[in-house]
Amino acid sequence: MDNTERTLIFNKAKEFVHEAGERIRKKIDDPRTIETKSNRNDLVTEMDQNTEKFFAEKIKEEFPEHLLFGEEGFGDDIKDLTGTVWIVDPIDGTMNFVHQKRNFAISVGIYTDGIGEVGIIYDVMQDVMYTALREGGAYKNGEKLAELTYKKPIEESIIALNTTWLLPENPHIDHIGVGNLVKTIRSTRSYGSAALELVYVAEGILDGYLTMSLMPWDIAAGRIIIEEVGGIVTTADGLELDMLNRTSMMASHPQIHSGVIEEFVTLKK
Ligand code: 2AM
Ligand code: CA
Ligand code: CA
Ligand code: CA
Repeated sequence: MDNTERTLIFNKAKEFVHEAGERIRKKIDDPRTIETKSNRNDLVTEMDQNTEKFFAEKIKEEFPEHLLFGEEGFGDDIKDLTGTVWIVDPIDGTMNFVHQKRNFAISVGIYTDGIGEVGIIYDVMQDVMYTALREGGAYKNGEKLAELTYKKPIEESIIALNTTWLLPENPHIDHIGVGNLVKTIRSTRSYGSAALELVYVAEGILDGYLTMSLMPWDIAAGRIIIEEVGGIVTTADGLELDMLNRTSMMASHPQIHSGVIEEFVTLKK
């Protein structure tokens, strides 16, 4: 993809995201129909679906040759990342959207032949947009984010993780190791929106985000934004991320990444 084409796509994508955010804000206090998906806490609303449909229509209109890989199933049937694929989570943090009416984001990552070119994460209620272009740096409302080059010992780190991973019965990770991690670091946080947790790592207000189960649309934009400030994003056992399937993830400041994985994370096979 040449730079002119990429800039055009980037500008259109920002426009779509702003418009989608505006539609959500206008209807934030409307009565909600809430359905459940895989379990009783896996929520979805008509707003998640309508927002993804909005992206599907906009992309088809402006870029008919591009494909959409989205959470709610209004996109294309994606088997690989050949061509230009928009990986979209229309509302990341649906539970926050429903219960708090804040702390949710729109996440759009645009990949060409598997390479992340554009990342946009929009905190809708705060009207804060995080953006990145590959090899072009990362920005928060147009202001460049600093590189993660400062010293960061594990003991002084704040790491986002879901408390589920501390329960002995969780099927993914040795809970004693995660417990030791919690005791070693400065503190934990849990915001309920993977996209926001990723931009907080990029911004340096979190030092890491460890999770056992995410989908490509949770990660697609955030990984580009973090990589642009020198952060590291891998699976929770340090391998290259799979952008087509469910995956674990460790995203962090470069100085704590391998230490956390090697000292505290043992995945259950
Ligand atoms: P969502 O709100 O778009 O569904 C909450 O800790 C984070 O996990 C959110 O980013 C949420 O995205 C995501 N999430 C919720 N249910 C999930 C599931 N079944 N699989 C993977 N990620 C999920
Ligand atoms: Ca969901
Ligand atoms: Ca999500
Ligand atoms: Ca979602």
